[in-house]
Amino acid sequence: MRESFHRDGFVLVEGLFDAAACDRLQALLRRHADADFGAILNPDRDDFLERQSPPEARVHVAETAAALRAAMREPRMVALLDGLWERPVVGLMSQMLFKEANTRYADQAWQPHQDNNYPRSPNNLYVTINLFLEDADRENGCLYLYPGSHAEPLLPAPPTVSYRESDGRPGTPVEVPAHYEKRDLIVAKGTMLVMHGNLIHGSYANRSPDRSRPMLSMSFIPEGEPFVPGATAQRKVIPLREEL
Ligand SMILES: O=C(O)CCC(=O)C(=O)O
Ligand SMILES: [Fe+2]
Repeated sequence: MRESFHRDGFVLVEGLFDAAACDRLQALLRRHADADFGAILNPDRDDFLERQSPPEARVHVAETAAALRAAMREPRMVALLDGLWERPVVGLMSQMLFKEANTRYADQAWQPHQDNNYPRSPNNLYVTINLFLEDADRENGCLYLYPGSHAEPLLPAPPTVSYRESDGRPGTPVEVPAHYEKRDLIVAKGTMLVMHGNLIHGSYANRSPDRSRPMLSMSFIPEGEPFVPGATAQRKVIPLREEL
């Protein structure tokens, strides 16, 4: 697990969130979606979720945010993250991306980017976990990635709107060095992609008439490492263990 993460820049983990857990998270979150199924930033925080919820969903904010925070603190997932650099990690942010079939965000095809472009961990220790809440393939807008490209430093990338953008082209695009090979990430519901923050990846638009591609993204960094909070995401240290 740890070896393949360090070799390839990512690892796929199954069995931590079963189908029932995925369905529950999805059902809780769908209540807060707007008509376009725009992304929901930091659904584990009451204030963020409240601002992004339609009025009739505001009564559910506390329940949904608590469930999402519990997902970020899932003990086996946290133990796995702690093991990557043998340092305890903290959470920084979360995001729900629905890629709902037949909505304007179904077209959301992410340009090749490095997630660490946003928090800019100087020691390249930022990690993202993407939990697929349904099967994902080329048709419904799966991710693709370039194995090994986490060895790159942060590459130059123009600032790009990546939250509820208007053009369907989010992701601060980098030029992919020629020697990396693109790989489509076809995954089953419940699969977790554990991804090094410098790994170059993007995604396809959802062209399916009836299959959405919901994905819950959660980000982490070893405790004590610096990061850029960001005006939109407002990353902050989220403790993941019981405080004594
Ligand atoms: O939702 C997608 O298709 C990709 C999302 C992504 O890479 C990101 O949020 O950084
Ligand atoms: Fe990304």
